Amino acid sequence: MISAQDFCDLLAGHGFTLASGVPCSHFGGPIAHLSTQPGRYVPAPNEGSALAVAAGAALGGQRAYVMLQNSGLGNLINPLTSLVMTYKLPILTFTSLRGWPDPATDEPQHAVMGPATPGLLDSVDAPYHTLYAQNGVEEFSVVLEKAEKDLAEQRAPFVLVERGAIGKATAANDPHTDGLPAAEAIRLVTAAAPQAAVVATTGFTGRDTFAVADAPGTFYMQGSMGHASSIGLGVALTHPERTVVVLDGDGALLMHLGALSMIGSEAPANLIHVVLDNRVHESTGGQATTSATTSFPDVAMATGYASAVVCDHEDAVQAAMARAQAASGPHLICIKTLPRTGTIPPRATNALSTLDIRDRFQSNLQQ
Ligand SMILES: Cc1ncc(C[n+]2csc(CCOP(=O)(O)OP(=O)(O)O)c2C)c(N)n1
Repeated sequence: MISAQDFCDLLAGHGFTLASGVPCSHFGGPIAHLSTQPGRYVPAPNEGSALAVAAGAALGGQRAYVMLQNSGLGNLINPLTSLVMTYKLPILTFTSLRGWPDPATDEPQHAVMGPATPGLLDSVDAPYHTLYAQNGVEEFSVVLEKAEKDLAEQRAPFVLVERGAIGKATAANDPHTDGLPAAEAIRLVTAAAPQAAVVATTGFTGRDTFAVADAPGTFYMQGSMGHASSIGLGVALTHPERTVVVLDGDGALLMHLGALSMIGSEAPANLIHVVLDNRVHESTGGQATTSATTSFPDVAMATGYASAVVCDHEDAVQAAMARAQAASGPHLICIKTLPRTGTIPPRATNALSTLDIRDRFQSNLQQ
């Protein structure tokens, strides 16, 4: 294992002074380390944006690297092929290897992408090298030298990072004290709309929802980060008689913020879009999102939602849920939530297969 500091220092020694990315727990250490120094890490909403930031920095004359989870390769492939490879920009990208080498040891949403990651890069002729868990600084230096060769040939290399290859560091975010515990917010929302169909976003939100409010009418969206509200829209349009509640995260909402415009334009009267805003990607280790400088209610109102409010205590959540069910939507309810403490409950897929989740949700919608 290479320490987070050695990882960042070695890259800085090669002139890589700027980084961007979307967190994976594999990169929690470097992101926490870089975030202690202003201007070294740009938290991107999605992996394509991260690559484009690095591309802009390269155009501006600065070497930059990107860190992402391989689940985000889909978000990155367009700017990789049409921007970075087309304009031959010198970007170095680190991709974690979830679902690899054995997909059975990881969560089901990584089963396809894990084994497919090397082949996907092969298919677009992107060079890659692998950093294994047992590798130290010396092996990382060798990997970087290989990447330098690729860069000298005007190719944009990838480094595939096995779990445990890079050490951890503590995230240095401002601990905020306003808001509700996330599980309590989920309990309040679901109790206020017991007949609703619920779509729960990926990560800890789905786990909390499974623990405090499991129901056949809940779809646990593990993976497909950022798409819970779009799924909710599809359900709401096909079942206008049913209230649909989306439980979103701030990081996930930011990843595909354009969905708000689509929802505002389609204007489903039965959709309640709840955002649990803890200002961090808590599920991957608490790396900051950019939600502190974004007003979700203002964005929602500007894109055609019927109402949008912020809540930070129990009464406000209950009142907002009552109002949302009494009037035509779409409604946005942004609940300020606190960083979680204690043990995080197990995933829904520890008890239910993805097909169980699909089938019981579908049959619940038909009732
Ligand atoms: C496309 C993609 N990129 C990255 C990830 C890794 N990932 C899983 S959960 C998560 C954080 C989600 O943050 P947020 O929506 O704010 O919810 P929180 O974890 O704070 O509850 C991330 C980055 C992913 N699953 N998919």
